[in-house]
Amino acid sequence: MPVDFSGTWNLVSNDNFEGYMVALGIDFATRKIAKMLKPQKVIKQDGDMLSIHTTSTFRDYMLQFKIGEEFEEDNKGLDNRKCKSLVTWDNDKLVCVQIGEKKNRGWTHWLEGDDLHLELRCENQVCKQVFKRA
Ligand code: 1AG
Repeated sequence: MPVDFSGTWNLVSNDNFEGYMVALGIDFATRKIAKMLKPQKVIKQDGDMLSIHTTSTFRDYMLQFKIGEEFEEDNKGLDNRKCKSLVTWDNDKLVCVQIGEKKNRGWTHWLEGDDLHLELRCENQVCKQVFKRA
């Protein structure tokens, strides 16, 4: 039985989001707003199909994909750069590689206790987010 990430999750900590946004080239004004946000994730996992809806008072981001199948990602409302993305299992972790203009771009989701963890990577920057069930 694979891990089930389904649920509604609220951000409780956000380490080095600033560095991650700088690496993505997000402008100063947008970064000031973005780092005040407490986004919520609504995750639906159905077999190999996942949808991850990240919502906030400023912008929303919706991602739907099949594990193991490469897809086009537009990062709309984030940095707007297109990537070829692929999500796979690494044991109980979901690992996404985002191939595009930015080197070393991707993220990893995993569960730890009853918390959802997310590491966001871009170039030499790592942002670490933790979410709790709503
Ligand atoms: C993601 O999570 C990222 C989802 O793919 C959004 C999280 C961080 C924002 C990313 C880059 C910053 C760019 C612009 C800042 C402007 C607005 C911030 C809005 C934040 C809420 C949408 C991985 C996975 C699947 O959960 O998406």
